[in-house]
Amino acid sequence: MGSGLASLVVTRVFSGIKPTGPVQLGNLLGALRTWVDDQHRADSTFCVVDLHALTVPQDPAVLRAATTELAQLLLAVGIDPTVSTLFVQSDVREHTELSWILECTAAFGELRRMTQFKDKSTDATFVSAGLFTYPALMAADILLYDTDEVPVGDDQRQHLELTRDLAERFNSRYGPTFVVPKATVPTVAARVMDLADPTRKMSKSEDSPQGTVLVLDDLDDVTRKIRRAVTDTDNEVRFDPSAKPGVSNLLAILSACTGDAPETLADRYTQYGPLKADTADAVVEYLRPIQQRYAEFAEDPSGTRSILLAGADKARALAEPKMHQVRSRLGLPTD
Ligand code: ATP
Ligand code: LTN
Repeated sequence: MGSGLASLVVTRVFSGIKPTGPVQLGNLLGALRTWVDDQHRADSTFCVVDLHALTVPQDPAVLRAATTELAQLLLAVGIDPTVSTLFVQSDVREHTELSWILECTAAFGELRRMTQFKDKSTDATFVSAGLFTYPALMAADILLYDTDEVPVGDDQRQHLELTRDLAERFNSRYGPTFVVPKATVPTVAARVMDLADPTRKMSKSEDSPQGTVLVLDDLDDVTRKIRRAVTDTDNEVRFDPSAKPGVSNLLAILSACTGDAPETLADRYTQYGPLKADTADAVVEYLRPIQQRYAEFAEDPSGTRSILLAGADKARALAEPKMHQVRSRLGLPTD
C-alpha cells in the first residue's frame, strides 16, 4: 500500500477507568500516560466507567463526586477533549444494552475463569452478579466503537482476550459486526506494585495507604512513601521482578518517569538509598504539573460536565449505529 493510502487508515483507541477512588501511580504509569500519547496518533475515546463501579455498593454522592474528579484528573493528565473523546459510560445507554447481548454470548465457565473476579470476590461479604458479568460490560464498551487498540495495564490482558473471543464468536454466529481489538500494554510499569507489599498490584480501592502513591497526594507524602518502600536485605540493585519485586518496582517506576530502561538504571546504583531518593524525586517532578493543572480544572465543575456531555454526544454518534446493526443481526426490531 502506498504511503498516501496508509495514512487514510485510522486506528481507533478506546479505554476506560473506574471512579472507585483517587487515581494512583499505577493507573497513571500503566494506562493514562499511554492514553495521552495515543490521542495524538489515533482516533481516541476515553471513558469514566461509572457503571463498572456499581459492582460493589457505592454511596451515590461519593460516586457522583468521584466521577467528576476523575474526569478532571484525566484532563489534568493531558487528555485533550479537542483531539479525543472523553465521556461518562452511563451517559451512553448503548453500553448497557450491548452488555446484555454479550452476557448471552459469553459462557459461564469463561467468566468464572477471570482472575479479577476471583481476586475481588474471594474475601467479599457480598458478591454481586454484576461483579461476575463485569467483563461483558467491558467488552461492550470496547466493541461499540470499532476499537482496534485498548491501552491498559497488565491486569486487564485476560479481559481483553475474552473481549476478542466474544467479538469473534458474535461475528461467526451472526455475520461480521465487531472489530476484534487488541490490548496495548506498556513495556515498562505495566504492573506497578504496592510499595508496602511488592507482591501485590498497587490499586486504588485497596486499603494500603503507605503502599499506594496517589496522584494527588501531598508531594512530601509521596517522597516519604517511596523512601520507605519495602525492598529486600541483600542490597543488590538488579532488575529482576520475580526475585527482587520491591527493587524492580522502584526501577520500573523510575524508568517510566525518565524514559531510561530499568536495566540501564540498575547499573547506576549500588545501594537502595540513592535509588529510592532518585525515584521519589522523579515521581514528584512527574506529579507536580499534573497537580497544578488539576487544581485549575477542579475550580470549574460545570465546565467539566459540558466537556463530558459533548463527549457523550460524540460517543453516541458511533454507538447508536453500531447498536442498530447489532439489533438487526440478532433479529431484534430496528424501526
Ligand atoms: P480498583 O482498585 O478499583 O480495581 P484500579 O486501581 O485497579 O481500581 P482501574 O480503574 O481498574 O484501577 O484501572 C484503570 C487502568 O489502570 C487499567 O488500564 C488498569 O490496567 C490500570 N492499572 C491499575 N492498576 C495498575 C497498576 N498497579 N499498574 C499498572 N496499571 C494499572
Ligand atoms: N475493567 C477495567 C476498566 C474498564 C476498561 C473498559 C478498560 C472498563 N471498561 C474498557 C479498558 C476498556 C479495569 O478493571 N481496570
